[in-house]
Amino acid sequence: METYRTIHSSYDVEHIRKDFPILHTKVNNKSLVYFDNAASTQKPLSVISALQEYYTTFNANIHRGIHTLAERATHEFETTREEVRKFINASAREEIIFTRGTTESINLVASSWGRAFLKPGDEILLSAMEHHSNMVPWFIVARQQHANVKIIPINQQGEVILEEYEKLLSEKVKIVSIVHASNSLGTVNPIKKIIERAHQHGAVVVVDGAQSTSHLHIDVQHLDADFFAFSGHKIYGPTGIGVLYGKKHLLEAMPPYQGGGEMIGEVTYQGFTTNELPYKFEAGTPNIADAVVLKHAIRYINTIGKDNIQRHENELLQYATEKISEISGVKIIGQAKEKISILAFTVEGVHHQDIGILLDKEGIAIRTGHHCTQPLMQRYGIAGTNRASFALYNTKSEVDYFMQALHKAIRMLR
Ligand code: C6P
Repeated sequence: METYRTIHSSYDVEHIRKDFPILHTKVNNKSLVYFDNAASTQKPLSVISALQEYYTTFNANIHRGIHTLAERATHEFETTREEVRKFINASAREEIIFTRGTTESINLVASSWGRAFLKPGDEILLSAMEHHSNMVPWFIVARQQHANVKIIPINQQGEVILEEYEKLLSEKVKIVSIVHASNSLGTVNPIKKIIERAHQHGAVVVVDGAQSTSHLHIDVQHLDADFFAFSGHKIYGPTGIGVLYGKKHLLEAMPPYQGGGEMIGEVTYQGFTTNELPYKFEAGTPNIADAVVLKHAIRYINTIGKDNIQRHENELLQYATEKISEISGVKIIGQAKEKISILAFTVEGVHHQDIGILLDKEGIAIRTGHHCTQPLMQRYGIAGTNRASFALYNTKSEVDYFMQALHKAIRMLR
């Protein structure tokens, strides 16, 4: 048993693993080693059983009915909103909007804020390490508004070059949309500093928190982020639910993203008025079940503690980085000083997909390919990488097993 002593509590990874039934399944007759956490994390029993509880005891539509089930469902839905607010330290519940995930959250801002406020010749700054979800929505709105997208370059380690960022900042820049932690490199960006500098030029900042939220403390007020997006399924919660945080005055100034039920104040044959925040941006029946359940994922993370999670994951990352560096021909892609637990690498002369297939035969799940960051792969002159990403339930012995399997795969493929 691996136990990590910390000041406040002990980190008993074997105990934690018992909370995740899927970790005890076999894949290809081997014990599952799940290292694809950056794509989606596994779910603890508390989340799984909360979903069952919802559908078996209080499934109903919300904000509409006055019957007991509707009131319970509404209460549970709104309780999650409050727990999300605390989780990221937003100042008001009106600033928490439920979406399908990070992708929809960013599309909401790009579409609503972008179409309302971007003018021809305005500039949108993105970094060279953005996920397609934080590029394509901006390309779409840039085309519509005749605005220009500019890219903040990164160095070979995978860090934003702050001097280049400074050079790009001007009064033309209206939006800086940037990832907090990169899914392909693991880099943690100096987001507070980036926001501070953008604000000095009057730009609004959108933070893609898809990868950071399960690993790092998130305090949107401390960061002074204007918008912050994340997905439930990457923080041990369900798929199909995510969050957009937005500062109240910005959300108030934005037109609705979609029209339909819930987002209206009043509708006549002539038109409509909008509902108050956050409902203005929650058209139609939302994903009630998964929103209700999301708070159980947050509670799970809080029970273990972000400091403990970070410490554990950093140990795994360091250990795996050392071990993999011993293998000849392996090149780590993403060597920033500050990283979340993502280890991406290429192997000389071996295609990443072949490695992924052989590891899968050993029960090991990693992700291979461009990780929805094609421009970043072009920046490095590669087609893709192998990516192992660690979560709170992974162990050093899994890393050892992974290294053995990787050695074996490389021997077979060379
Ligand atoms: N990255 C990965 O394997 P959604 O799909 O909306 O939950 O998240 C999109 C997204 C946005 N930004 C970043 C930084 C991300 O990592 C992701 C999702 C997954 O890396 C799937 S491509």
